[in-house]
Order: sequence, then C-alpha cells, then structure tokens
Amino acid sequence: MDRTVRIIGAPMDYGANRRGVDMGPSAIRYADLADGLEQAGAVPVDDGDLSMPRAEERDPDADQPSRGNAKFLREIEDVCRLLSDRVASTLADGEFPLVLGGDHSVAIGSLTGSARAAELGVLWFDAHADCNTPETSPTGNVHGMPLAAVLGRGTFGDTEWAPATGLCESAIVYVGLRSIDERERTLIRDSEMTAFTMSDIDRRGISAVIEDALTIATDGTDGVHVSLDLDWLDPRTAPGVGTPVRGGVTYREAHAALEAISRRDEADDILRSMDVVEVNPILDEGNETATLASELTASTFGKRIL
Ligand code: HAR
Ligand code: MN
Ligand code: MN
Ligand code: MN
Repeated sequence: MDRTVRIIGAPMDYGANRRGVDMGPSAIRYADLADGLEQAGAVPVDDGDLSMPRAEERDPDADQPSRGNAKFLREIEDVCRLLSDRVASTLADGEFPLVLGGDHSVAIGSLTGSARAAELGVLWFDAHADCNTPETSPTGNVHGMPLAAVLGRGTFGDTEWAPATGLCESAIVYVGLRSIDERERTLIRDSEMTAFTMSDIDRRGISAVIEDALTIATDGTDGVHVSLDLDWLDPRTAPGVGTPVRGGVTYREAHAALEAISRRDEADDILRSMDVVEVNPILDEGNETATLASELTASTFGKRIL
C-alpha cells in the first residue's frame, strides 16, 4: 500500500522567457515536500536533480534543427530524453515518478516516459493551453508547446517525441484554462482533447468539473498523468510564476481538485505520474508559491484535513 514516490528534480528553464524556474525544485523541497508526502502515507525518495548546461552559456538559436522559432529546442530535447528514461525506469521499478520543474517543457520528458508503459490519460492544470507548435508560437518559448510536441503537431511530427505512443489524445483534459492563443484554440477545437476553462468552473463549480475530467481521463486508459502548472492558481495566491494570468482558481478550489484525484486514486488506483512546474522563486513572496506546490502535491497523494 505504501507508495514509494521518487522525486526527480528537473531544474530546466530553457523553455521559459525568464530565469528563475530552475530554482523551483530546491524551493519546493525546502517547503517540506518530503514531510507532506509522508503525511499522505507515501514514502518519498529523493533522486536529486538532473544536471543541465547553464542557459547563459547557450545561444537560444544556435545549431537548431529547422523547427520554426522554438528557442533552445536542442537543449530541451536533450534534457527531456534523460527525463523520459528516468521516468520510465522509475515506473519499471514499481515506483511513482514525481517530477519537479523547471518550466513546463519538462512535461515532454515526463509524459513520453510515462506513456511508454501504459495507455495514459492526462490532467493538465494550467492557465495556458501549452499546445503551440514551433510554427504557431507567438513567443518561441517551448513551455507553451509541450502538448503539441507529444502529440506530434506541426513540425514536431518529425521529432522523436511524436506521437508519444501510449498517449491517448481523447483522454487529455485541461482544467482551468484562461489564456489561449488563437491558433491553439483552433488546434484544441480540431482535436479530441477536452478543455474545461475557468468559465466552466465558474458555472459548474470545481467539484463537478474535476469529476468529469477524471472520468474522461480514465476512460479506456491505465491511469493518469497529472501536470500541475502553478499559474493555474490565481496570482494573488501563487505570485511566484513567470506568466501570471488573473482569474485563476483559489486556494480551496485547488485543494478540492487535487483531493478529488486522491480519492479517485484510492478507489481505482489511477495515479501514474505527476509534474509540478513553473514555480519561480525569484518572483515569489516568502516561498509562498513553492509551499503551495508542496501542499497541493501532498493533497494529490492523499493528505487529508482529518
Ligand atoms: N501561450 C503563450 C506562448 O506560447 C504563453 C504560454 C506559456 N506560459 C506558461 N505555460 N507558463 O503554461 O508563449
Ligand atoms: Mn504550462
Ligand atoms: Mn501556464
Ligand atoms: Mn494507487
């Protein structure tokens, strides 16, 4: 019953438009992540951080394969290849991979690693849709592209990632979107993915939305990957993120959603892997956002109030 949770730090910030998220793994650990996991009944084992070259020493556009304006794509692919293997071997050892970002481009590694051994559904908690291709991205920042990468959209179609076998497009579910680029909107509408926006949460409440999201993500799959971008929360609650967007979920809504996942997991054993990303300690106030990341992770693994 006791689940071993292997903590894998991925201090990557090549995918973001600013420095700082590379300190996310340290900040989340410092915020008593291991204690919270123990209180949730899990057994945490810290794998340390994946090593990566310093961004200052790299040219964002140097030596890139011809994939539009995706910045640092080569570095990101190198890191995600390592991460993908680490996640896959963790699962093969019967342990749970918990990936600490880093920016959201790390999800390319965690998703492909986790999808190797299973039909995988995905719960994507984010203000942003993260499904730009190198051709549609307004910024060139790869943290806005991980879902397009693993689905093999645009020129991602001729990379090693795409499509990630085992990833089930109709079982990919967004929760809490409120900042979608025009061409992401088209991609989502033409895809089999499901998107629950903040308006859906306004109208139906977080509990109804998360139950639907869980049902869709587990339908016909072996389990789910949870991808938690801290900018999913309202910036007043989670100020330490690089791309804040007003109007996110509250502290209680976030806990309610992740506790609902843990209850479903208790009943049906659905959780397979998770990443917690986009914590930026430079922009944070008193490690508040990292603390929130740590608490929400503990809730996902079953920590309860009573
Ligand atoms: N959609 C915008 C882009 O592609 C911003 C997306 C990225 N920000 C994130 N990801 N934090 O969730 O650049
Ligand atoms: Mn994101
Ligand atoms: Mn985001
Ligand atoms: Mn389980």
